[in-house]
Amino acid sequence: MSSGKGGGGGGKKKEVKKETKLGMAYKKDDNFGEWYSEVVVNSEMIEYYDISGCYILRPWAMEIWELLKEFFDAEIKKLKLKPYYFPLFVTENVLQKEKDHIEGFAPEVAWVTKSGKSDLEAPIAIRPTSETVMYPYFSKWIRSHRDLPLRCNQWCNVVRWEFSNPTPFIRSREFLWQEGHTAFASKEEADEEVLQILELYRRIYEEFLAVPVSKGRKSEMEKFAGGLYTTSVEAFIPNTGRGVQGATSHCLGQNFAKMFDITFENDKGSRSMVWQNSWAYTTRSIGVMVMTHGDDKGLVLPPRVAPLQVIVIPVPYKDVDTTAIVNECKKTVEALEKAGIRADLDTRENYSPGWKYSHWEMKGVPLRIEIGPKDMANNQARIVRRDNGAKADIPTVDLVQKVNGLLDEVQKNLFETAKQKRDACLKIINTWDEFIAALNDKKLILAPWCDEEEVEKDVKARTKGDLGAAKTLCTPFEQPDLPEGTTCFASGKPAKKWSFWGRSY
Ligand code: 87F
Repeated sequence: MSSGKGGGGGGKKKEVKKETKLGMAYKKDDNFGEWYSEVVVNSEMIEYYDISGCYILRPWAMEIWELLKEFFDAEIKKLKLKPYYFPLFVTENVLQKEKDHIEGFAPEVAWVTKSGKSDLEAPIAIRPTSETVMYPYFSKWIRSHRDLPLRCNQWCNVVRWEFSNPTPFIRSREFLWQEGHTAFASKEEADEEVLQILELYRRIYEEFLAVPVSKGRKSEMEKFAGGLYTTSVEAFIPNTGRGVQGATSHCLGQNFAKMFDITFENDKGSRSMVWQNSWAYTTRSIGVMVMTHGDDKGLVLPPRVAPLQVIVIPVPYKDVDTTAIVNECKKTVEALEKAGIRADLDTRENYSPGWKYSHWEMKGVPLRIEIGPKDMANNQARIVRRDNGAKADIPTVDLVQKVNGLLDEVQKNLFETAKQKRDACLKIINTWDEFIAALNDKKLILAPWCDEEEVEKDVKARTKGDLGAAKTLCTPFEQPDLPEGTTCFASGKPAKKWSFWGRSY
């Protein structure tokens, strides 16, 4: 396999660490990059692989992905989406069909050129996205208005051979996503769906991953060039002062319908072009969650996406009967599981309770239950929260109810804390000097803007540097007042809207 830019390399090599002792070598506030790598590896979500930008997703990551998938699949089913699977490969001819669409992306496309030792007749691309794979068949399947809407979704992997600094989940050369592709008879139906899907993306971030996001519209420069307009949910990482696009929902208009001849016989008997959307969220969402909630002890998982919500740990004491303690732990796990709580116990004999506490803290399990002889004697158990370390001794009879309540509280607390931290970074500015000061101060900038492409280009050029240039993240749907006479922070022309600006991932 080679790539448009000449194959191989890119990114620095990560040393493979042996799992010797527990604990984190880096602190989130001191060295965020190393801290992040350490969290995803030590929590057993990620294993580094010998191809730069490719990572092994271990069960601790895949189970989170499955929980998100379960929610999203159920929701899009309500919107009448159907599951499909299209091939991984695409011919050069088909890939190039929509020239404008592929142009800027061409260097990232990976190609298969050989089978065994012999060259293929023609190179075959690995899908970076599936518009050109799917739309020839949309053209075939859509004949009359009765074939509309066509709503297709696939869960799959895609490959984009990026050259900028790879980061597990956040920027990898192969990643998992769902891609939704739909076709409608009218623009109104397409517009409505764009927002329905965007709302589901907001819920994934806010209600499941406990990460606050802003819904908004991308600038002309940042939108998907092949489409009509792009909406997104945008998150923000306070430690690095960077915005991160969480998911996108595009209205493609009729551009692809034109290129791929996707038309239908309308009710007047003549042919019309369809209106199309496409939308996706990816495994990047897991990385945003890790960055948002993780701390110096490792991963912190919101209960709704935690593969394990409660870990029960027996705390044996000298000659006290260990079997009785382990049995009590088992009974506790059974009671929790019966109530629909994801729980397990750690009975490994070659590790001390203290080691287990650190281990499960590193993995971010929301609640730990400790049961020792004293707890047995008092018919109680000790519960410890991962998010704030709070401890409480709870009577055994109340345990399940208490755990349910605590899981809700942890979920809520993680979101509220993350929102407070994000909001503390929000800076409303009016002038160029204020903009630069806020940028250097790692703020999430909300600025009045004239909405001209030339001005965004100019801002990019004027802020170019080692850390990357500033750009628009989105124009939030929720707009503050824009008093008459407000001027653009960058051009001095009349401002048309408030937009989020910043460096981004
Ligand atoms: C990289 C290589 C080739 C992004 C690429 O956002 C093509 C592309 O088309 C490419 N990187 N894109 C844009 C993808 C647009 C759109 N596709 C369906 C989405 C949502 C899901």
